[in-house]
Amino acid sequence: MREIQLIEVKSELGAGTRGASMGVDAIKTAALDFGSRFFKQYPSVEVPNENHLLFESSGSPYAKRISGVLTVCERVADEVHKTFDLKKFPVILAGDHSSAIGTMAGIHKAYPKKRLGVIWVDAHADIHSPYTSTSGNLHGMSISASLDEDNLTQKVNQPDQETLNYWFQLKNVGAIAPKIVSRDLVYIGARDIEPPELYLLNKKKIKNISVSSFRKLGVERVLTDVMSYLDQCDMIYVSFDVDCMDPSISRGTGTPVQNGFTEREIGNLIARLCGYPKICCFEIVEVNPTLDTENLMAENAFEILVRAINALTND
Ligand code: B3U
Ligand code: MN
Ligand code: MN
Repeated sequence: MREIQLIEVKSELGAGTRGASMGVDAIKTAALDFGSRFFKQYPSVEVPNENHLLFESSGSPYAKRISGVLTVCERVADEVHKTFDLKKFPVILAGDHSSAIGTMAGIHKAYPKKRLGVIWVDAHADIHSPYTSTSGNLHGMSISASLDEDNLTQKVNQPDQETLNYWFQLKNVGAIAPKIVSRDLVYIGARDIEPPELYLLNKKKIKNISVSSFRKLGVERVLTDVMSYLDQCDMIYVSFDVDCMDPSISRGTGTPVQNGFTEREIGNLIARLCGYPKICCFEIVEVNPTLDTENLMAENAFEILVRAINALTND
């Protein structure tokens, strides 16, 4: 049976909207409101954050607060690595999605010879680089940092050398790059994709299951499809950005996008995914209670978390 290790990353340096660092505590508040003993049953470790940097200049406009994001990702990588060393299963609750760079680095550090598949459940592709991003927010760059892909033919920015040095270090967290290859990446629900990102998705033929095809196929066929597509991978990591869900459910995330999934669809998908033996790590990101009413997003995230853990520990 898997032994779960919860890892909290209360960082929001990679987001453009403030408040995601409070997402983890909002999920804990939801648990208390439900009268759940979940966080007693599954104790957690917390990765120290660098949110004090929010009060300083954001640095490069093309990769905001990149030095702080690098520090946090190094810590996340170490914690994830340590968790695998202890033969435990990492479940990460994080603020903004840039921390996933650390997650993938940590998995790769622990298992450098294994082929890692990634299921990215998100409204966004997060495949910008400092050369292509219009926001400069690093939560939109997690995948390209892990793929080691700058997408230079689509370049619109010229970042300064210091920024590029940090970007290089970010791609090399855990001392290995790339962490993943595009063939082993699957998006589910990506629908707010900017032109340079779309170019790369098409060029690399990256698989993206849209909300409408998910509905057409149904969860069981999506699962068989995704799992046979990732058949050659030794281990699979599931990263769940709550903005994959529809804003009608809750506005409690920094960049909500119309036409998303229902919480039921996502709960079923995640619970079923977590039942597969190859799943090696699960993550929830981007809950932002400051944008929410009555903590709805955190409540949904908590319910999905419980379903995931039940599936992970039910073998
Ligand atoms: N693609 C946009 C928006 C975005 C990406 N990830 C989130 N938002 N959460 C960007 O800023 O890169
Ligand atoms: Mn994301
Ligand atoms: Mn997103």
